[in-house]
Amino acid sequence: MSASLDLVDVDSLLTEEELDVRAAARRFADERLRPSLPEWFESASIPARELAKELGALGFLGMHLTGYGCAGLGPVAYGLACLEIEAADSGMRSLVSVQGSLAMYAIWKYGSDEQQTEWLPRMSAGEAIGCFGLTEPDFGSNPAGMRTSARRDGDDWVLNGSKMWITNGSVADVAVVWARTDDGVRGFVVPTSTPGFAAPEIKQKMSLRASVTSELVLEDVRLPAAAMLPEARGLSGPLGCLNEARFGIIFGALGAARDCLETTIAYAGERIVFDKPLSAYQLTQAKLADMSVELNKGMLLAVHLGRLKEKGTLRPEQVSVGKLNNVREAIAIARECRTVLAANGISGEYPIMRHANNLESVLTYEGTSEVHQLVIGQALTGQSAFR
Ligand code: TGC
Ligand code: FAD
Repeated sequence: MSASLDLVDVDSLLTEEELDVRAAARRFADERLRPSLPEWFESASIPARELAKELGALGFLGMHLTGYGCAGLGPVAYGLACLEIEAADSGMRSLVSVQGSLAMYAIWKYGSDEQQTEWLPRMSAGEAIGCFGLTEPDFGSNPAGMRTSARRDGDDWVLNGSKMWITNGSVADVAVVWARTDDGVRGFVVPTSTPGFAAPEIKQKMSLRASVTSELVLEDVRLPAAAMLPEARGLSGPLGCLNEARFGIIFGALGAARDCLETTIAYAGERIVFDKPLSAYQLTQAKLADMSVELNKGMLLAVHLGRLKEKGTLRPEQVSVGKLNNVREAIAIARECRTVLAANGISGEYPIMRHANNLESVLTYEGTSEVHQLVIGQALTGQSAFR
């Protein structure tokens, strides 16, 4: 956060290394991403390959993983990088999360030595892009219902089905695909050049336009026995990856909120209404105060959860508390900031409407707010209300 927005001195909780990582991510976001985002969002196209290589060169891909060229940094450093990248655009953070926390993490955590050696060095360098296919057209919140299947044919696996809303799908070199087998849900490492695999891009998105989102179509995709992730069994495999990506979002969403708030404070100082700067009115100050209080509380929560993750004690329902609260508050901040800029708030000249629209996706992906409420409800009551 800029010094003035850091009302409760969250910075004092951060190490020198974490502050350095944050500074590097902020520089990249300011110099490389921010100037191009209005155009990328408007045209709904991004130079994904170039960006992946640049992010890889800076160590931002799989930065919380160890070995294979990964930076091996702590969770708070990773979260702060997500925050700074999302302050530019949630779609940019999605590129980083899906690569590092979903596709790479799945291979890093559950893969064979051969899968790890084949993919992770190239993925951490950004030379190979990954995607993560869990959601299906009819099964989003409830992945247990998935229909995509993998059946044995001799030593091979044959995959059939489709996945929907898959970030990076059309630009990916490798897809981690979750499928139903006779032995429950298993994960597969699918080179996207395999015959029968296609990834048409989803068009007409009004949110997360600076991100590639795709359908994955699998028609008799034949893979060798070695394509299965050996260490992931059942739904806990993909759900374990989601914990990682959700953690990045706890920090990331606050980046979008901070960018909205900084823009709004600057705007309110310059905009004259009824002969005075907008920032000199009590109603405006009440809005700014309430929003900055939520931003600071969100940061404290994020850093606290990061410290729990560092110790290895972070539980899934605690991740749900962070994702539910910080994304919900971030979108509330973006919408409130929009009211301060009024008509200018809807213009692409300012980042606010872009962030607000993006945060609609962030509210939905990686578990909707309702799913996280139910995870917390289950932890509180011991009763599962999903079904
Ligand atoms: P349930 O019976 O509770 O659990 C099945 C097995 O999974 C284990 N488990 C977990 N393991 C690790 N982490 C978690 N968070 C876990 N939650 C559950 C559980 O212990 C059990 O293990 P075992 O060994 O006994 O089999 O599962 P359920 O079918 O009742 O579902 C629970 C629910 C609804 C919470 C889960 O399905 C869920 O989280 N649904 C939301 C789906 C979701 O978030 N999809 C996201 C797709 S990826 C994405 O959106 C990327 S967006 C791009 C970007 O990040 O930028
Ligand atoms: P549904 O599951 O159909 O839910 C509809 C509504 O019902 C929601 O409000 C939901 O909260 C509510 N609901 C569901 N269950 C319950 C219940 N038990 N009780 C009460 N209410 C309930 N997925 C991937 O696998 N990989 C990706 O890379 C990926 N990237 C994405 C990128 C974008 C831009 C978007 C928008 C989505 C992406 N997703 C990805 C998919 C995302 O994870 C799903 O959209 C999400 O899990 C919700 O699923 P759904 O959209 O099918 O909603």
